[in-house]
Amino acid sequence: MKILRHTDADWKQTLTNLDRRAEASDAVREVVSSVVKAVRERGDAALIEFTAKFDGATLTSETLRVSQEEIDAAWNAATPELRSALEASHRNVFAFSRKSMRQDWHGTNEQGAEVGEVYHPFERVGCYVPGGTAPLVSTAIMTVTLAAAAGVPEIVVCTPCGRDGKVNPGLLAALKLAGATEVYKVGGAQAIAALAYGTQTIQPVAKIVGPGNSYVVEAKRQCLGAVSIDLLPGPSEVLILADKSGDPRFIAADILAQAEHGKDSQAGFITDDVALLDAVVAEVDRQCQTLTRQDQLKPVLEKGVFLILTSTLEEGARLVNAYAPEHLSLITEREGDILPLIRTAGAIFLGNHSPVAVGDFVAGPSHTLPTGGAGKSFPGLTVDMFQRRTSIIRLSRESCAKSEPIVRAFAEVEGLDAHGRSVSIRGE
Ligand code: HSO
Ligand code: ZN
Repeated sequence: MKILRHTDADWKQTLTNLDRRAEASDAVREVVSSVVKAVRERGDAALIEFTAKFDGATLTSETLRVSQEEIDAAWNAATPELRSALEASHRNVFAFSRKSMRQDWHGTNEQGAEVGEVYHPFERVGCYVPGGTAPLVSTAIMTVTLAAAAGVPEIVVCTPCGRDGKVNPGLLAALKLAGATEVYKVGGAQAIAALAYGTQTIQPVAKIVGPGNSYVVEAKRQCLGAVSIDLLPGPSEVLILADKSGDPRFIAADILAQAEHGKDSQAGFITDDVALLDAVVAEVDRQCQTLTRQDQLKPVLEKGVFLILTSTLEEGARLVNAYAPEHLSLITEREGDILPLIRTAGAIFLGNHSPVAVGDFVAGPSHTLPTGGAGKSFPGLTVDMFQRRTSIIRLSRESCAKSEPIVRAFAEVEGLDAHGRSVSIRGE
């Protein structure tokens, strides 16, 4: 764990380092572009090849899709405990999504024209659900449920399979509950390319959402244009900002929960209280020994966990905004002063009793959130990202006449007399 203090000689550099930009390396970019090209050119054959190479599974065009029987069987085989947890999570996420939907609206402008917006769900979307060291069952709920709540009729899911060519049954059960209509055993950049451009077996979608590793994220970036995307969510991260009211046991537990995601995940803790800083360091060491995922925890604790002592909580809030964390946990007696200062966090968890893991699994907002500093330019996944917006304009003879002088002035300055005529002719 790195410990950085505002009294350090290189404090300025610490501040600069926190201001991140999520960008793919040249190597990742090149691999992804060759994968996308192969899928565009060779369709299913390329998917089958890459699945053999990266996931070690042998598939055919016929077995790329998970059958409905397998999905139903996974739901039937789920334990009552799993089923009721999935259902509880699904109810919260669905209810949150319905509340957050955009509504059609109609009004009039200054010239009396009727103007408004109407929303329709996308016809067909793709949700990517990562595999890896932990099957992200919750990600099925946190993406597919939003599409279903928006009324999307065709919800396609791509997720990598194991070496046995099977998808985790818990994940299949969650996908069924959330409302996935097609599930394919394809992961990585090749899945994104298939969703964007289509293959013999997978019909293309209009929009791709969901988190993934750096290859998946880069593929979403490269396919943007052929499809729209939600955001570019990468390795998970948490930042905790606390004053002396923070409980070191809870803070350490949240740091470790984050660290067990492994790989490039990060966990930061910022405080203005030196006693709390020391207590958190001790707690992380103590609690870490009791956890199972040591292979994931160890490298993150070495490279991805940092603790920062600031002179004030306000300075801490500035660091939070520079870092733009996926999750911010804010624990302070001065919430009224500090919360309004935070502008870039994907999701904010308030107080000692709001563990990030509850947001990961059940709270209601999607856990698909911007990472790597992308929170400065992207919000997290929301239901309205599945609603396509169209504007509506209707003029009466009177409002058309009132608009005419304004149109004429624009038409003149842009040198487009047919534009002017198309309006003036209606008043003749
Ligand atoms: N923390 C991850 C979500 C997740 N955690 C899924 C466990 N399972 C990104 O927000
Ligand atoms: Zn998590």
